[in-house]
Amino acid sequence: DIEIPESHPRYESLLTRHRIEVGVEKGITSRQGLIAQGRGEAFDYLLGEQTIPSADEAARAAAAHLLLADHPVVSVNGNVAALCPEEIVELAEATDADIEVNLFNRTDERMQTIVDHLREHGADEVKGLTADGRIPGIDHERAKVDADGIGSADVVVVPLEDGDRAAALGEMEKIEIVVDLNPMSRSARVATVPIVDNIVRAVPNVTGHARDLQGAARDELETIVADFDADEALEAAERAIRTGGE
Ligand code: PTJ
Repeated sequence: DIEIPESHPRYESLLTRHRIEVGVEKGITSRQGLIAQGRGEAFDYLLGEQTIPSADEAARAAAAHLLLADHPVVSVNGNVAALCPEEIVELAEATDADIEVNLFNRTDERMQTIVDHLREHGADEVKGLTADGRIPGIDHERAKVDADGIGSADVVVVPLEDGDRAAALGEMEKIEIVVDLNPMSRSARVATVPIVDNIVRAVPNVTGHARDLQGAARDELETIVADFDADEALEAAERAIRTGGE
């Protein structure tokens, strides 16, 4: 294990990096996941490594969508599983959502390792192994879903998504909540709710909002959803990147 002094100015960032490294060693994260993390870090640095106000609003809208949903599902890949497994389990509990593993670099072994890892972190049932459903319009491994999971979900949380699947899920008329530090990425652009924030901050933030809104009336939740403007959120994030925070 490594020792990072908490006083280090880049403590959080180094800790996150270390989690991804361990994820690769355990066979949870793909080697491409290291590159994806590097890309994310660059944007996070430009955002001031903070949750900007527009990302917090997006997290609240995401929580409202999840509470209104009939069948919400949180999709997990190798980066998410390594970075915030407990936080994913807490989000699923707070919003009564299913958890499903869905991988770009899918192998049976990696699927099983991630399912086991999530269960070790408190998940009850983890979907994704059955893979008896398909997302039409994509030809790679990410098309494989569980028919009773993402296949029949009305709201899906898709963190660190590739643009292809994000677009295809949109075609299926699912409400998509995307977490991506790059406001210009294709997935952020097609999302119903793009949360431009680091996954390690965004997931607990959505959970916090969901707990806060637990007792809210349906029309209050519907107002939060209707008042959220995705284009405005993306513009705010781009502005924040240019100015180093909002
Ligand atoms: O585990 P697998 O096999 O499903 O593979 C997952 C990765 C992430 C390797 C795969 O989906 C991939 O290659 O993704 P991309 O195309 O590199 O896109 C990742 C996006 O997530 C980029 O836009 C990054 O800016 C963003 N990103 C990376 N790390 C974080 C992040 N966004 C939020 N929080 C992060 N920690």
